[in-house]
Amino acid sequence: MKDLKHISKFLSLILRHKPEEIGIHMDANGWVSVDELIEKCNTHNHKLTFDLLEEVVFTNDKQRFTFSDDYMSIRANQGHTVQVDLQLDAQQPPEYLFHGTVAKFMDAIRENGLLKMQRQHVHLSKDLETAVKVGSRRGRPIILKINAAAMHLDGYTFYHSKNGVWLCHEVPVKYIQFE
Ligand code: HQG
Repeated sequence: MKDLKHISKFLSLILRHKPEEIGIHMDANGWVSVDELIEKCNTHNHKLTFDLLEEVVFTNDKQRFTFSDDYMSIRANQGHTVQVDLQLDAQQPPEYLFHGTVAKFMDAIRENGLLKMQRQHVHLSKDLETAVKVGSRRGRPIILKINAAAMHLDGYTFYHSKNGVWLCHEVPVKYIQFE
């Protein structure tokens, strides 16, 4: 179990942030070759087999990774800081979405709204519980309720990642409920 978590964290690093860490080629849509991934992880002292990779993909708590239909390639479903085009279709969001953050960012969020910071999107969830978990990574969580349907009506685009995360490019202040 600990091994799987360790592998999942390392895969997040490679598939979302730093493919260059093991010198692997990532295509414009975020895919890397499964064979090359296994080979290069092993040469960089991160033991990996196809069976382990499959176990991580299918048991991962957040379903962070996906194989291509032919299992030749793998990519992260969201969360990238490297520039990739996930080719997600625009979707109509639910009326409200939630974002979990912490007090130290609140002044900036009140001023500028939610920005994607290092990542490619702002991450939102349809349920409060997920937002609490996301915020808790950094301390006592503060939950913001987003008027997603109103944003959508005003022309903002939303995407829904394969693992259920709602994504958008920004959330202007007027759509954020701060209480
Ligand atoms: C904050 C994890 C200052 C924002 C999670 C957040 C999620 C601002 C931080 C996923 C700001 C960015 C993403 C502004 C937003 N000024 N700070 N204008 N606008 N922020 O990690 O949403 O486990 O990039 O509130 O579970 O925390 O990696 O985003 O605190 O789903 O799969 O800037 O990462 O998923 O932090 O987390 P992040 P996030 P994984």
